[in-house]
Amino acid sequence: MPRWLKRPEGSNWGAFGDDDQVGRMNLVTPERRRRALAEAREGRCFLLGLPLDYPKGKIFAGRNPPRLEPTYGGDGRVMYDWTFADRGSDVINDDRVVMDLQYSSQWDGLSHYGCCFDADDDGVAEHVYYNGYRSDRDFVQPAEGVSPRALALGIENLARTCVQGRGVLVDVRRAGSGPHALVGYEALMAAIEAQKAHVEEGDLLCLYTGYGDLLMRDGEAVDRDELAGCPGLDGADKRLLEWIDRSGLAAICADNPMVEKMEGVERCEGTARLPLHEHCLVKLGVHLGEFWWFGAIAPWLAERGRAHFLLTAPPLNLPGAVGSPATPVGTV
Ligand code: UVW
Repeated sequence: MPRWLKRPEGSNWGAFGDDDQVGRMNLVTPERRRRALAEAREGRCFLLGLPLDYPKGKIFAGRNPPRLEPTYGGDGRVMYDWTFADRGSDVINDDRVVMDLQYSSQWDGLSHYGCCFDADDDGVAEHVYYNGYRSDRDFVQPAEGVSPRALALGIENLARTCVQGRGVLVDVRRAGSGPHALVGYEALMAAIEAQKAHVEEGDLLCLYTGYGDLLMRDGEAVDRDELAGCPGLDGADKRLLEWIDRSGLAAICADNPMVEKMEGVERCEGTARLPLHEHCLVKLGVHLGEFWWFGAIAPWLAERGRAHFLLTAPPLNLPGAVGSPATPVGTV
């Protein structure tokens, strides 16, 4: 049985193979990675992730900061300042963390976001994901005593690609318009051109909105209105979505919580509240990086008139997870 009979309009399902689970990461070929490596001219590197206990406080209800706890050794003792019972000279600490994987700097996996669509053409919409994978077949659903997990499109698939390619940094801090600072096609193209950035097939587009800088500067005291004034993409802008398709970019990473904004975006009843998520994660297999931080690399690149760098950002190789914390590195 084929996985789907009908695919959503504008989707590329099947283009990378019927069973593909990494989407446009397929476009980061060895040749394009060599081009990315050539951007690492100085050997200097920048951390592009927030400390994983940021944003302090909750931006998304339900996503909690990490809680560090000690591990217990086989002898029941807390493994902190732990020594062997026979008094070797060793002193050992082990710890564990309980956290929501998408609390801080993170990757949205292709299993994170789906849509209601009648892919088997039986007149009833089902919950489908990139390449026609389905909630009812390809996920373990939560139940009493059962933890949910993705049997397809889990984040381990992205980890296996290693996520190393050419990052293209575009400063959109002043590109937003209207009360919600939406960035549409025109504004993004203008920013790309002004910064002499080139977005080509297999590139990883990084959008610098300034949101991460506010989080890093003000921590718990951060002003929510100031955060709300930071720009984000306008997922309702059809030309923007078409460009994402046409450009061949492999991922979009931003220092804001969702890449796109929800406030002020025009939408029709019954359509996606997050149209850019639907376009990227469901239709094209373009991964989204969120809550990253460009406050150190952006001025360094801007001073030198550069926009491109080597980006290395593997997620956790955690089978079945739908997203992952990220500790991305930019090398220039
Ligand atoms: C949601 O989809 C709500 O969040 P994220 O921006 O992490 O994809």
